[in-house]
Amino acid sequence: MKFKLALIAAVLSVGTAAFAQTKWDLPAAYPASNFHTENLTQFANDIDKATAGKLKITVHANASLFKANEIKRAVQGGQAQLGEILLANFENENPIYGADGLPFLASSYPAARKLADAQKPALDKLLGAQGMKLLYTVAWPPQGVYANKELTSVADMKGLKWRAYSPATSKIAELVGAQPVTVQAAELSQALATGVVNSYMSSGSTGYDTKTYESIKYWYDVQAWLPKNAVIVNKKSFDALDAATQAAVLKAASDAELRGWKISEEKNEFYKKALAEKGMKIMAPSPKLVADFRQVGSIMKTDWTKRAGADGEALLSAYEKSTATKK
Ligand code: PCA
Repeated sequence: MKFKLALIAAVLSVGTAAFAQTKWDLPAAYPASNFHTENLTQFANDIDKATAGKLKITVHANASLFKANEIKRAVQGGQAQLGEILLANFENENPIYGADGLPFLASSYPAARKLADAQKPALDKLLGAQGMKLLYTVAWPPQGVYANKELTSVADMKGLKWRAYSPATSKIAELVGAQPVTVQAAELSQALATGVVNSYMSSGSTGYDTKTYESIKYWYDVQAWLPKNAVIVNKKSFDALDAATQAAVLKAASDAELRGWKISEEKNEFYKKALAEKGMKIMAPSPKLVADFRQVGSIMKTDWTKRAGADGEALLSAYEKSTATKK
């Protein structure tokens, strides 16, 4: 009997050696139908195809495996081999993560792309020191304000029950006298329906995903910043792959980055239209509201620069250099 079991085990292990399949879990925090998640699914499919099924990645959408704020630590600890995070969520750990959450530092797609390039060396260094590797980033569409009343200046935001998704979005609430409540996207529909929050700042994408139009009437297209999702991999898991599989992952990641940025920009228009069709008023912010937000942004940038030290300075100067108009 013992012998028989040993024989079966030996046969099985030969079987796996001939076709060594690796299975990875990819926790993500946004719904399966979100464009980031769809992009992740295609990324996983591309890798499956390129490796002839040797590396199988299962995408776990909507924070079903780990909560949004837990995904980074799960990848670091190897509970998940790779995952998708919102960089700005980790600003308290290191201000570098929050560079793309500063209002009006980069508020268009081309500017956000340049900021991503300027942020990358510091992110590589930070994540590398934590045993992880950055695979790709994709921007969310520009952030605007969801509210149930007309906003002519930030003074009108006083007392709002403000949903925050990051330290910076909490800080905005503090600066304008609103009450911040941190709620991640997966719980947002419920928080809106139960009245825990009545306002927030985000893209048309998240307003659409969470059916915000069922409880909120206005979206102010402030275009304040474009935060990024990042796909990160545990370095040990990556290093354990053979060279051809590693190359397939990197190629699929660079394709996903290009595709993701393009889809984000295209869908930005779609979301605004879709929200309007659902009855929301898509508002151009008044010059006063924009000026007020710019002031909030400038306070936050000063504070960020103080906290971010030499790496922050290098990031900002690389970014400013890349956006300086050439004459
Ligand atoms: N949607 C995410 C983050 C930024 C965005 O546009 C959210 O609101 O949680």
